Amino acid sequence: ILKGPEARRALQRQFSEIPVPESVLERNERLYGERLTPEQVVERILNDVKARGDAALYDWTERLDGYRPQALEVSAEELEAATVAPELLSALELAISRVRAFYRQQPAHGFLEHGPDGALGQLIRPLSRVGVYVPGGLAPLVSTLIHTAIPAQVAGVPEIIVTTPPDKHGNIHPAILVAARLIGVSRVFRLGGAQAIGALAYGTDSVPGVDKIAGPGNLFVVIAKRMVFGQVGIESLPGPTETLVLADDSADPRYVAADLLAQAEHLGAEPVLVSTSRELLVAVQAELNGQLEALPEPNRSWARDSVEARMKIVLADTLEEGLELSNLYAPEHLCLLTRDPWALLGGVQRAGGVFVGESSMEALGDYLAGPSHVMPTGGTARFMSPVNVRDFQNIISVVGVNAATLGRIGPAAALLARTEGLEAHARAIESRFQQSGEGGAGA
Ligand code: HSO
Ligand code: ZN
Repeated sequence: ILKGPEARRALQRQFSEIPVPESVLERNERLYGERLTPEQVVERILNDVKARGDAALYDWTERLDGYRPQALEVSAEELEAATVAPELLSALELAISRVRAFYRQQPAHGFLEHGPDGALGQLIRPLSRVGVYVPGGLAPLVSTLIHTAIPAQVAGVPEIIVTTPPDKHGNIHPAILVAARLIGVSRVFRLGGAQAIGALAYGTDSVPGVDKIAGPGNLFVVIAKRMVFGQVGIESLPGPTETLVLADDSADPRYVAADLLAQAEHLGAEPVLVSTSRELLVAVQAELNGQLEALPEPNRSWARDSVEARMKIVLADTLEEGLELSNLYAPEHLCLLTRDPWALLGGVQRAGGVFVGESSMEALGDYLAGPSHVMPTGGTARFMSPVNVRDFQNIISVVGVNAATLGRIGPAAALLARTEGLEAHARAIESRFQQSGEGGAGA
């Protein structure tokens, strides 16, 4: 149990290089005959996709995923034919409609008002084509498709391209295909890893290049997104997930433990518990052990690894101190399990999402509360936001100054231009005064 300065040190982000597990280096040695770093591997893959297009996609998929796809794109017939049980279909429909309703509320309008000075403003336009990466390896994250594609769609993006790694037989989970169909996404590609990011960034004969790539992925996907940034936009670099539960003595230890374990079962997750009650901390630890034992495999091992390797437990003197620690840590998820959780909201400065009270567990947010579950991880909530409509739009500045206003503000602009030594700028501004014969109209 950490306290005071020690807790502060433990929650202060390090931003060190992402540690490369020995297993990754060993695998690379097997695959390439050298202990390449993930960066070196990703660079090779991206360069190859840039140079050889589709041929590189087939080769890397065979080499890394163990099968050679017949076709990269899921055909219209396959998409049409995918089915899931009726209850799952309704659950998908509910998730889609709640996420859509949430993003329709996000204000996303520009402004442009004509007044005596002319008009200045902002136009807001959707991006033309967006790529959504849906993780598929260990868990086919159908919810991630919904939580990324819907904000893009609400933003008005006309073309959404999905890539997702299939299983080793080349199959994509039917729920992902059904969700794509329900959302109205018609192009899905059997592609994962860095090669998928390369395909979306550079475009190949089969995969259209996009303007922006969104969505979480494994280490290789995240590195690839970082490397293609500039060629295309990326919405963020979602890494391993974290949840900070802030609880007081009123919290039920069973719920606290359940919420921590829900996140802990994501690979590499970091669960953090901050409480003002030592009794609660002790009770939660006992609960965690019991609930861990009761989990089926492989989830138990995943969750146990997160708890044993990375969990942090902090005793705070007051809820204010707890909040301060949370703001310092800037968690992806902040869960408030206190007597009066709404009272704390005003003090929340840095977090991807805040989950207020016992019926708003983070796991619900992962599926269908409304807001996207793609949230800033690794402390990036200090400067990043969850995936939202604005990620899929750009702003165009509109400058529409009229002649009278030019007469008033132009001379100052020309003076600034000459101060910068940019004579042609000054003359471009002044040329209009000469045309109208007079420089100082309205001054
Ligand atoms: N909690 C994860 C997202 C997720 N959980 C998807 C379940 N499915 C990252 O915030
Ligand atoms: Zn989750």
